[in-house]
Parts: sequence; structure tokens; C-alpha cells
Amino acid sequence: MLVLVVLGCPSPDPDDSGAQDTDTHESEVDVDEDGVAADEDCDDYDPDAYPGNTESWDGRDNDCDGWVDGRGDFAGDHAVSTTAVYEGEDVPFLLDCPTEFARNPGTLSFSVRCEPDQEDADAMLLLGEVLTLTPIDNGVSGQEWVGEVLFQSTNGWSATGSGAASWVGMDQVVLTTVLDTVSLDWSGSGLLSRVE
Ligand SMILES: [Ca+2]
Ligand SMILES: [Ca+2]
Ligand SMILES: [Ca+2]
Ligand SMILES: [Ca+2]
Repeated sequence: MLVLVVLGCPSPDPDDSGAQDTDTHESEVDVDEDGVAADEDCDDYDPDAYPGNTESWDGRDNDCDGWVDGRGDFAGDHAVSTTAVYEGEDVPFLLDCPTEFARNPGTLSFSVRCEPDQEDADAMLLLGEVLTLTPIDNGVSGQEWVGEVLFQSTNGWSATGSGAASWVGMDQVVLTTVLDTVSLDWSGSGLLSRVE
């Protein structure tokens, strides 16, 4: 029993060192030895995460800004050049489509919402009042995504095209969309920026 009691009290109580000494001591704690003290480090048990570090695609918040890799919400415009074929004639349109985009661990989602000029009868007939693009394939890893994209018109038609997303750093994404059918050629592209 005597031995156990002695081992149970291996060191002096830190409170005995006094308030000033304790503060100084805490600011110097750097458990992961990444050069950033515990009270400044977002994860003092991970030497690859500290303020001032460069973010990399490793599933960690390397630079301690609260964002892991390229995850988060993004928004921007999608510039579209599209040509519909109607009664043998090519009918071109230019569209500017607001886009919302989100990346979560392992998945992404987006919605490209195109609203052609309602006074353009050809656009209303061929594209519809609202044309929405959403991803069919949601899985993503690293800084590139390629997958199928569903085109849906309020006119009732839908089609499957393709898309790609490419991260520029961690705070911007370039989204491109393509559709190539006998009745509609579509090419869209836009830069999306992180929504803080
Ligand atoms: Ca540290
Ligand atoms: Ca750290
Ligand atoms: Ca990271
Ligand atoms: Ca980060």
C-alpha cells in the first residue's frame, strides 16, 4: 500500500507553480512540435496542421482556416453557348446561369439554373422557362471531378450530358458542362468561388 501511494503522487501539483509561471508554460506547449504553440494551433496533435501551412489534399485542415481541402459551399455563374436544332435550322442561344455548388466529404452537389429570356419565343419553345443541370455521379476525391450531368427542362424533356469540376487552389472551382445530342449542342463553363 505504501508503494502505491507514493507512485500516485509522482509530481508536484502544477497549481503550486503560481499563475504567472503557468501562463508562460502553457503558451510554450507544442505537443506535435510543428513550431506553433498549442493555444495558436488548431490541432496540436497533428504536425501537418498549423496556421501558415499550405492546404493540401489530405483530408485535414492544414492551414487552420476551418476548411478541409476544397470542401464547402461555392457559387458563381455558368456561361453557356448552346445551339438547338429546330425544323432543320440551327438556333443559337447565349445563357448566363447562376450556380450553387457544394462539396462534402466524398461527395459533391450542384445546381446550374438557366432561365432564358421569357420574351424569346424560340428559347421558351426549345429550352423552356427553366433549365436545370444537376450531377448524376456524386462521388469525388482529390481536385478533379468528372461525371454525368442531368439536364431537365420545365418543358418536360430531360437529357444526360457530362460535366467536370476542377479546383483552382482550395477556394475556387471551374465547372464545365457538355451536351451533344441531335437536337441540342451545349457547352457551359464558369468559375465558382467559395461562399464564406
Ligand atoms: Ca503545435
Ligand atoms: Ca499542429
Ligand atoms: Ca488538407
Ligand atoms: Ca484549410
